Amino acid sequence: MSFPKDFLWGSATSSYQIEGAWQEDGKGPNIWDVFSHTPGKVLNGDTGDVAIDHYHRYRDDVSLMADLGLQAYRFSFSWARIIPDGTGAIEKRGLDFYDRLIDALLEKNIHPMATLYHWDLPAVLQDKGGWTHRDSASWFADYSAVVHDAFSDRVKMWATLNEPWVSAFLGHGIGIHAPGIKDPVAAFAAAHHLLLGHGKAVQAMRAQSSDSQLGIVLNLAPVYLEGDAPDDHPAHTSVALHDAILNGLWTEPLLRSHYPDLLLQLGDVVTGNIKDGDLGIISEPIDWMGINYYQDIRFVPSDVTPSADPMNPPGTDLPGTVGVEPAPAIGNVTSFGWSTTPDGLRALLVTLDGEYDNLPPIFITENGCAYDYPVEDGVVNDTLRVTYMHEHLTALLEAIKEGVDVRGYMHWSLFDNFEWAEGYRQRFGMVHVDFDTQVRTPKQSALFYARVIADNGLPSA
Ligand code: IFM
Repeated sequence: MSFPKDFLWGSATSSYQIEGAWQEDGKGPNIWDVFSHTPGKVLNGDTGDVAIDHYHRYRDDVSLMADLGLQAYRFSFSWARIIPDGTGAIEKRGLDFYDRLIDALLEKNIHPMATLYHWDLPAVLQDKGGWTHRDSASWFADYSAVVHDAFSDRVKMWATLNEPWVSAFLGHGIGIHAPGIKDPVAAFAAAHHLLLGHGKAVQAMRAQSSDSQLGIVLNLAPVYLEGDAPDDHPAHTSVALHDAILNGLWTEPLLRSHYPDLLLQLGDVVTGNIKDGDLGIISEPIDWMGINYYQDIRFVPSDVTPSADPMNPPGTDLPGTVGVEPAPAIGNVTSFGWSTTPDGLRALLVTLDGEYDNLPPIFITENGCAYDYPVEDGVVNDTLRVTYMHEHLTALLEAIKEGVDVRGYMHWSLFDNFEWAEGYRQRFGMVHVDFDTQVRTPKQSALFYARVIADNGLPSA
């Protein structure tokens, strides 16, 4: 049950979810500040104003990471903390915070693994159209160059974007995330500009240093149709579209320099954004790919009207939503209602490896689950999270044994934190956080994970 030598073990967070200090040291507002302050957008009116106050407690948090034996820490930079207006003037106090954080990590021999964008676009840029504006790609590349220039002496692993599918489709397609737009045209425009921004950022950072390991983080998953549907039922096309939007929309342009044919068949909504040369920029070679995996995506066929066309859904619905509904959750269903399907991780990795000759080395950059367990006598006995970790790490090991080049695993998340539209209700942390007192208590899963790291392997079940 051992992992390869030099396998990198760590944990992940993101700026808006943990930092707080939303108006401190010159930070500008970002789209999540705006969204969470808009009544009705986030459960219980929760915001990231304070979050888990990592901005002030980072030093203790890094000590806790060291106590657990973490070898790497995946965090993201807050764009609006560094460039409050999104473009132009740099806020030195923002850079200084990350400077202190990175030094604190290195003092404890923890590799900083940086993400440049984890969904917190400066609000000023949203006012100009955000990711639906073609210039967003250049705004992002310029910002990336500023941050990379400041820290590439000490940070070697860089991801451009975290889960661009979420930014594009939850932020612009169904609108449950910032900036809260529900419009398929905006969603596909955002998707293309995010990809273009990634490619331009890679080019800009590569020009600054050939030493940096540059990558992107995608949330990918196998997509299945379960149950019986006649051959002419739209569920088949819908599931293929869902798969193309979740997976192929990202892997195909990045690794094959083209969009999936099925998506091109949607016409102008997709093709209208693509200009000559874009795909060459998007497919700029990368050194690694991050994969965030939580669960398989499973649908069952639903009743449809005879005229229902999955390629042209009614109103502002997204392609791929006609004639299907989510299948009931399976496994140790999480507090979020998500399934646990560990073999999906193995299947995903083996499929990608078979599909792409040029698949770069993989890091699992997120994997985790939300369960709520109380602190009792200083102990949080989160048995289902331990089970989740054990099952997913077993599946990962199987994929590695089947030949997939996986170099590391970052558990999501280190701390309980702000879970976007769900506010503080969903607790993904290995470390419990009392959101009133900010007291941190490592859960049993953290202690289990510390053992896995120390042994570079799993205890037998
Ligand atoms: O909390 C998020 C994270 O920001 C991105 N990936 C999924 C996690 C759980 O929903």
